[in-house]
Amino acid sequence: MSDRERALEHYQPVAGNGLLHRRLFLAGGAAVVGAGSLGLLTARPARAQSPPGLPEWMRAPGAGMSGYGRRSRFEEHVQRYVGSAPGTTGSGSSRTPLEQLEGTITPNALHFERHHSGIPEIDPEQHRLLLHGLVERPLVFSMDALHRYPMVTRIQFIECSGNSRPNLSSEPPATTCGDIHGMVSCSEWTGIPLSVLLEEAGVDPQAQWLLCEGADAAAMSRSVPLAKAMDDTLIALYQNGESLRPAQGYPVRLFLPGYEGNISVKWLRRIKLTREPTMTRDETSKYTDLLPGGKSLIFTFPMGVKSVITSPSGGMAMQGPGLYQISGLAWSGSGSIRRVEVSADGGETWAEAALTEPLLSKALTRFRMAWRWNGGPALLMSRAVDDAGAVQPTRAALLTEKGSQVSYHNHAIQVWQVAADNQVTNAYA
Ligand SMILES: Nc1nc2c(c(=O)[nH]1)N[C@H]1C(S)=C(S)[C@@H](COP(=O)(O)O)O[C@H]1N2
Ligand SMILES: [Mo]
Repeated sequence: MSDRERALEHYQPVAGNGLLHRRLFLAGGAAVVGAGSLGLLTARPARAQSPPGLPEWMRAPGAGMSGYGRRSRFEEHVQRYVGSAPGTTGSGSSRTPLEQLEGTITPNALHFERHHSGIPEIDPEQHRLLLHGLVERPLVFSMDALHRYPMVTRIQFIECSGNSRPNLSSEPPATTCGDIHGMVSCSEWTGIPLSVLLEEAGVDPQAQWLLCEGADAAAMSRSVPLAKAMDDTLIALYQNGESLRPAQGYPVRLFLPGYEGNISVKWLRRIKLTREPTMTRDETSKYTDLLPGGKSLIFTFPMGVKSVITSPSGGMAMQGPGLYQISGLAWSGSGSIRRVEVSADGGETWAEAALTEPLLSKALTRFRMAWRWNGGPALLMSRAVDDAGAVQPTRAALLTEKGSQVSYHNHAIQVWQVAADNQVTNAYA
């Protein structure tokens, strides 16, 4: 087979409206694309981009070193979407601009934030973590003491249970991927398994729950089941290799992999072992799902299997008909991603996307797909399946199951509408 024939083989459609086989992104595929000199197009943010000027930077020596780095000033437009509740200091959220990032790790400065009463400025010398309640030996840890425990490192996502709420409104908000879905971020977290500290304190056999309290002005508090605390819960100290950012809970936070973000208490100051959940304000007035029959679901912890195409996505402009790279993220609070399927015809037909390894448990997973856009209207969707076999639902199915009152845990399929005028917008199928 000639190079050209092999190149053409990669462009065989596998589903409706121009979806191509994922082998383009598997081993060897990229090399063949290069040989066939058929590059991939990428939809762009709608803002105008000017071409680079003359290379002034080659005429004089460049800038010097610095103690703490910063990004290129040409990348400064990449910003979180900040929304503070009026009249408050830092009560609200800022969302990760998912559509402006690639790979799976969220840079620390772009990690989403959700604060109930702003970011406390905590002096690590003065901060203490108290472990008490139904234990044999109550313990108080200084930060120095915590740093002497054996640590583990894991790559995992955190997602606010209020993420993607804009898409529960009756009309699709005309905004971007990050504005809608950016309350999810993924980092390499390093810290102490909570089980180590609990074993040192000696857990009373009557203890079934933990009350965990933060040192912010809201003293945000949640109840954690003992089984999760003994399983994979971390007392996190580091985020992507450096100390936690103040916004992420410096100097120490709780981190419960896969569970709704709210329970990962930041600025952690107190853990009390109890028989029953404490029924704190933060778990009764909020973070419960009111169902159609009037029942309320409480303590629904793992985040559902989910995916979203980050490019092309809302607010971007296509560059005319041609071969495009579709890129997106998938994740599940219950484990790893087994499969992501993509549709370009509003869910009529689906084809399997290429997943970027390693496929880590409770981490963001990047998927990619080749798509020949013919310039006509298209509806792009992605559907994730996790390793437990759970399938991401459509928005209509989610609303039927959870009812119109639902405002948390929206993991429904996102639809991006691609129009003949090159514009990409948020849509409901
Ligand atoms: N002490 C404290 N912990 C907190 C919060 C808070 O306001 N105070 N917000 C919670 C919520 S609702 C979420 S979604 C996550 C967000 O973590 P992040 O800001 O690091 O992204 O922290 C949780 N932990
Ligand atoms: Mo949250």
